[in-house]
Amino acid sequence: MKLIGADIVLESLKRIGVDTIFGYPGGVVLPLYDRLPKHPELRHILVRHEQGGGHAADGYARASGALGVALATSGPGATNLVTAIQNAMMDSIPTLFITGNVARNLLGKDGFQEADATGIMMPTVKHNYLAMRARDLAYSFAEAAYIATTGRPGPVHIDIPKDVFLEEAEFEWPERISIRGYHIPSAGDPGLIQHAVKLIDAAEQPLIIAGHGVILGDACEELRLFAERTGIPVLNTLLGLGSIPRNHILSYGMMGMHGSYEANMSASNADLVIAIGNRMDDRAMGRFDGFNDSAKVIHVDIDPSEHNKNIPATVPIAGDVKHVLPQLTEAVQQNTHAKWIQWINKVREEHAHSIAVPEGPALTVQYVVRCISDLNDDDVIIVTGVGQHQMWVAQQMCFTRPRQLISSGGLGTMGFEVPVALGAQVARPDATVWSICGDGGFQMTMQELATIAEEQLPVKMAIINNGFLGMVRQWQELFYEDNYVAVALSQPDFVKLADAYGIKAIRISERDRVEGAIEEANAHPGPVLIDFQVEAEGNVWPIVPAGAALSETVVGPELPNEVTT
Ligand SMILES: Cc1ncc(C[n+]2csc(CCOP(=O)(O)OP(=O)(O)O)c2C)c(N)n1
Repeated sequence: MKLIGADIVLESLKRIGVDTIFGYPGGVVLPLYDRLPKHPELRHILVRHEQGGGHAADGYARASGALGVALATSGPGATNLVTAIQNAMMDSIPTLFITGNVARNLLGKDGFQEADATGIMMPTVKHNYLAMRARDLAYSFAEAAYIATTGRPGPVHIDIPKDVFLEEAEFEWPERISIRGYHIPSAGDPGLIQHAVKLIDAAEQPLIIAGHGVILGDACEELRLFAERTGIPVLNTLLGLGSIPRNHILSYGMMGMHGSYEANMSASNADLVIAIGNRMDDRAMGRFDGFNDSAKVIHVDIDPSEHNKNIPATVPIAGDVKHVLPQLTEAVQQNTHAKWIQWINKVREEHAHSIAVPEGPALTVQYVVRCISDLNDDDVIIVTGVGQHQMWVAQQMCFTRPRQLISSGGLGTMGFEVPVALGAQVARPDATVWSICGDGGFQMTMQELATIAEEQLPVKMAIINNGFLGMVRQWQELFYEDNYVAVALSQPDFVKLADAYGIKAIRISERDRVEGAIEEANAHPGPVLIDFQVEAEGNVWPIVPAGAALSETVVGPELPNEVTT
């Protein structure tokens, strides 16, 4: 069957299983838009900025596990996608980014709206293509989807010159994809598994660090079974939250820069660390050379390039967590580690104050996010921005299932909160989606309120309005002697702003009105924005100052003198 390139692209998307495209048109992609009405199975959502479209695709993928797709025009359309692509790259999100480019005879001529999108994207993607012939399109799309969704997932980019959309070619959908050198590890090497089992059986103070890979690899049940058989406590990285229910007896929550004191102390005192599906990044592990150097380390990851990158592994296992965890569970001895767990529980009790929701009349962020957690059921999806509110969400909310928390972990992208919530709601129309927004981050991508209103997506947005770029202000207070520079934030009237978009809005400045407002938002069938006017200068504790080790976690306002950035 002969088709023009535009139809090949759209037909290919359907074959891949795509149902939604978050896009923004422009000259070179007009041939594609021209054919879109002929493919009604594909829902196109017109975002208000390409970054928003890229993040929405990311949110769609995180909420559903399916491939998220964003489309943009050449030049500025393509460059506006870069933040969203790098964000998806750092958090391993299966996404497909399609851009148009100038016609083939104009490539390299610096014509209107030409950018070397392939060159710009190359270091930010798992793989990319410049599609120079219509007859290559179907295979490229099939291969792109395969690469984005298999092994360690990630973003793939396809750049298509305008005239390729118009060129005719035979549409041939490949039966199978085979890529030389693209090897996806599955089960772990039996010798390494045996070695790991010996270490696990011999350990007296073992610890599991479960990361995002457990969720991406659909291995949460396998994690629970392994933890329960071995009696090993589980810590999470930020993006690993939800891989084990937070109310499970072996769950000890988040470790790292704003992890709990007991999490960071147990990581510092463990004699065996079993890292599963995480990158051992600095925000979670603290200063690498200060990390517990007496512990043995088993590191399970589907991407062997993560092994020995940050923390040396005694046993690096390249494999799919879904296969490796049962291999370990079948071979290890049953245990309870009662003494070790007692020790951790005691540390937790003694430092409970450091992470408790503050009492008193002030409207604190901790109180707001705890209420949102308590007043929603397990099906809620929580999206965050980046900053103080993000860390309080991680500390205070009870995540009970995978894909419940959606946050920008690796890149730490402010502006993530609104468009990602939009994408998550499109993927999960039945779920209640709450976006916990910083007043700074919200203002970076708030143009997507128009998309939310137009599509009548019932997203609930809680603006945590402290009048500051809170996390930066906290650092200036703690590490730069209260020298507040460029952190006080003037804002529009958020209630009037929402009203202008036709979105229901509520303003809350008293603690005793928080619950009622959340219930009102939950009951409202459409989108809602709540402007929570919280205390201005709360600080997130505990903290591991930049450059410090986890063992140097500081629980409260008295910072040791030698701490600097
Ligand atoms: C795009 C982007 N620019 C700058 C930063 C640096 N940064 C990290 S947190 C933060 C402040 C965030 O303020 P807000 O969104 O109001 O959240 P809060 O910390 O007050 O909860 C800034 C500026 C960032 N993470 N992302």
